[in-house]
Amino acid sequence: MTDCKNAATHFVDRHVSEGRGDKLAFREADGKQRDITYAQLADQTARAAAAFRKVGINREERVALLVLDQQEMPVLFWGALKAGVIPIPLNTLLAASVYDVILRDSRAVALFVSESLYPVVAPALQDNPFLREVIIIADDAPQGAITYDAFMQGAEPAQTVETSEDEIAFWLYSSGSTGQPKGVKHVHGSLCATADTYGAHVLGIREDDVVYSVAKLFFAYGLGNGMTFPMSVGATAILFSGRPTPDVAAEIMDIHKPTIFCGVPTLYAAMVHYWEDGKALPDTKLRTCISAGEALPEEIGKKWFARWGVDILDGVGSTEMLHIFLSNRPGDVIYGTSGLPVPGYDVRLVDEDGADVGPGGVGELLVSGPSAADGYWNNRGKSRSTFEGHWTRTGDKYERTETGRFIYCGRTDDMFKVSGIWVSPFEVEQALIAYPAVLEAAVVAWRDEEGLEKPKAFVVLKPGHGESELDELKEFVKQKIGKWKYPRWVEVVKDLPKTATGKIQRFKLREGA
Ligand code: 3SK
Repeated sequence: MTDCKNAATHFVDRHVSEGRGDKLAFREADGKQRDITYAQLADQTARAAAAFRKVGINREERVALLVLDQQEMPVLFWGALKAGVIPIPLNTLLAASVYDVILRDSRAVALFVSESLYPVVAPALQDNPFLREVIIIADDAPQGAITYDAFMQGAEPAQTVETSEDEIAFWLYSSGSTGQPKGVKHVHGSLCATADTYGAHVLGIREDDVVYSVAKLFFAYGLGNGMTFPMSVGATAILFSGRPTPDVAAEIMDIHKPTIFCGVPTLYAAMVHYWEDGKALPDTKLRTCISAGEALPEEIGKKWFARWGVDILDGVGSTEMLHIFLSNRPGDVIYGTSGLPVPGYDVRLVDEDGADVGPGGVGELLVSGPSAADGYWNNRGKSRSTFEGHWTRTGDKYERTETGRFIYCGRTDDMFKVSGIWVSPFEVEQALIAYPAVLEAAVVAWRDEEGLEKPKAFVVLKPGHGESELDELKEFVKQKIGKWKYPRWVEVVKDLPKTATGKIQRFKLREGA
């Protein structure tokens, strides 16, 4: 296994000492369209490490990165690791109230923020007792913040601190079943472990690859695809800060010629539709496509292959395991399944009593492997029930076929994913009932015409209110909790099915799905 004592040495500096300093590490596909080589990255990350110290940010303190997919993201992430500071990449699609919770929970001492995201997070910065610095990636800083250039100004390259492979390197926030975000702590060694397993054995990533991941770097799936896997071999990654619609993704493929494309089922479905009418495909050099976040519908995988002539390797991962641990492989794809365990990982299916479930049965998926998180921050109960010795509980229900393939069956609780990101029905319900016309609400996963899950709400309205307010209600929820979480359908009902103790019986609402 790779020496990962300080992961930054392996992923960044090694390329310079091994003669790949002039190789392009990142190319921006938008904005100022900047390039950065491995040598420039090594230099800038060493300066960023010094800049952390210069502004008084110490080893083991946390810094939040609310940063779009742009060059500053890898510079700050690896610069922090070099200084022993713990970066926390944040989902860029959240609402101020959620940033407030995360910033307080993590006690981040600094926030780095892309210019366009500052107005969203600003309300959460007002009374935060932990933040000492706000650094904005912009030409000018609002009051109380400094610019990124001012942060870097005068910082001479610093030595990388020596860490242990088992030392916490970074956190990611994952939403729990109550919608309460949980800080997932990952160690240096896990970054090398995912590159040595999925990166090497499933992707077969090489130095001459060009990777384009529509999943952003703040997401565990995107962090591996768009940063650590290409950097594990000195390959190039394309960064795009905007929303990846089918036409935009196609343009990026046409111009930048990625050899590896990392998508999510919603985008693959949209792309399949976009080219269904015979429109010319972009001229690409694709050799592999991958998918994760939610199960890829069989139809979409087959249609994609028929049109593009390249398979999609569908896989399953989690923020807790850092990347994919169950996947289809090149030359061995069965659409509608999540494939086989990735080399380096073991999986088991267990029933409610913890007994192993054999072929044909359905059980909860447990996984064991070298990239499991160290635990959740300040949440011992949840850490103990999720990380059981070497096994990590996924909360996903699976069936194993006679041939050893795994087929996704749903969640053990009511959580579901939209565009690869967890949605808690509870959180959406709270947002719905915050709207003045709504008396009660229940939310379930509902399949759209592509077979992908989206939130559907059942609402009981207060007297005097009617259907004409439903569009405004959707917009209200979108603004309150995030763009992807709003209910795509809202059905008005007289009352909600409940148990004798008043718990909503969501399964009864789902029966019509
Ligand atoms: O959801 C997934 O499938 C996934 C895959 C890789 C890394 C992280 C996640 C959540």
